Amino acid sequence: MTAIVTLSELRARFAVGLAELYGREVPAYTTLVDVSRQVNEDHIRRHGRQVERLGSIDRVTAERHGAIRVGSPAELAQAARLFAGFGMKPVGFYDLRDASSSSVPVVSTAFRPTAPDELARNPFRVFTSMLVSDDRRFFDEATQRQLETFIAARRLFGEELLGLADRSAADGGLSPDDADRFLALATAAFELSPDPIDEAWYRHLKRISAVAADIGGSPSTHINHLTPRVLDIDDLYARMSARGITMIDEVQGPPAWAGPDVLLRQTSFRALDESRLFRQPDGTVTEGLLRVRFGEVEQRGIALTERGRDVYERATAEVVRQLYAVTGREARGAVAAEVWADFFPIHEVDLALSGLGFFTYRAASSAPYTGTGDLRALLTSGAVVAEPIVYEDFLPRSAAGIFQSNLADQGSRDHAAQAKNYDMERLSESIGLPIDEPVALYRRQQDKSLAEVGRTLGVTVTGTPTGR
Ligand code: OOG
Ligand code: NI
Repeated sequence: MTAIVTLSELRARFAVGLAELYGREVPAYTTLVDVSRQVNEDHIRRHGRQVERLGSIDRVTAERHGAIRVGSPAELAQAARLFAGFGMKPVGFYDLRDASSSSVPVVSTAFRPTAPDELARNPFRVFTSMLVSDDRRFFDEATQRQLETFIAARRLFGEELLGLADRSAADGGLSPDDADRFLALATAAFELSPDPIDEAWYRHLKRISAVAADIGGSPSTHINHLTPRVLDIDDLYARMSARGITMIDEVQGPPAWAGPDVLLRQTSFRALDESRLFRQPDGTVTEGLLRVRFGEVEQRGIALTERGRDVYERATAEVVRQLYAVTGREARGAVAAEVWADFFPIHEVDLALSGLGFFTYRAASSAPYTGTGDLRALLTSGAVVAEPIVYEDFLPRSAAGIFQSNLADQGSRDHAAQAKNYDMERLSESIGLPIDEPVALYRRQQDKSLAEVGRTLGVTVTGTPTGR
């Protein structure tokens, strides 16, 4: 039997293949990756290997998320088949339609590995947005029909590609030759197409929403951005700015502060104009410039429980309230850090004991433990060690902010029209697969580790906050 190329190997190679493609198409991406690597190396040099608590340096160096946008439930279902061939499953539901003041008519999920060991091997994830063409606030009936016809007529992923993906998912990998073919086809599906864009149609959609034009205005899809992970996003921001690259005004998500990092911090810069071909109403083809893609970078922190998320929302609202009249990057950062200290514990262990963050727990030794199983006592005596679970998902407000800050114009929407109801269940029906709840995955991992601690030490662990 030929050696099989496993799902995690395929996934790692897919991320590399897309990076090569994207680096050719958007040269600023290569600069971003170079600077990210320097930031990470310097960070480890300064702080030592304990920073690897949130992911080994090998994992973080290879870590990327991509973003793609599709036009219909049928296209989303095909994307799901493709990603399943890389061991990536849909996790989370994000409704960006109301999360942004610009016109962003999409709902999204993220395809990623879900098992902790698969994440450790390669955590490649793709934020995948689907156009909601039947939302009347954005599209009138004629535009909806035209969009649906246009999208139904195109084919983003070919039969051979989807067939290989199905086989890979079923067998847990592919033979080396099939793997090469699968990767070549999968990567090519996200290449910027040289086919001309219908100028009138594109402009019509762009008046409504630049995102809609990007999704429904051209006959193919493409990778919108590819995001490296850094261990210190403020350092990255400063270094990119020093190179003359204009970043968006702020880092989205939690502020920099003295305590533990939670969830996700992201920032981005607008990519350059790219040359594209446009077909005019008289049939002639002209060259024009489009600016839809950008560079993004992120720093990941500890996953929060429902209660932790609630505190996060309140802290964020308070930051927004207090920043209302504060100008200047440094002053704003100082205010945000101060607010954060009012809401979150400064010590990581308190994030665990107060039930705000998710952790895995392990016994420091296998000697039977004679004390009580109280978690606080177990941790303070050193019998049990807590390790943070890294946040593997996205934040709707940051995602909307990233969409928005990179749009040149607001688009238009009819606020009086009826919104189309969309929730996780409906999206899951579109995909034809269950969508995992991020929090349920983190909780399962935490609970499993606690049960293991109990077995190893021969105690029943008590005093674990539910975090609900
Ligand atoms: C996706 C924007 C969301 C993130 O990192 O939050 C995203 C898009 O622009 O298609 O990628
Ligand atoms: Ni992104």
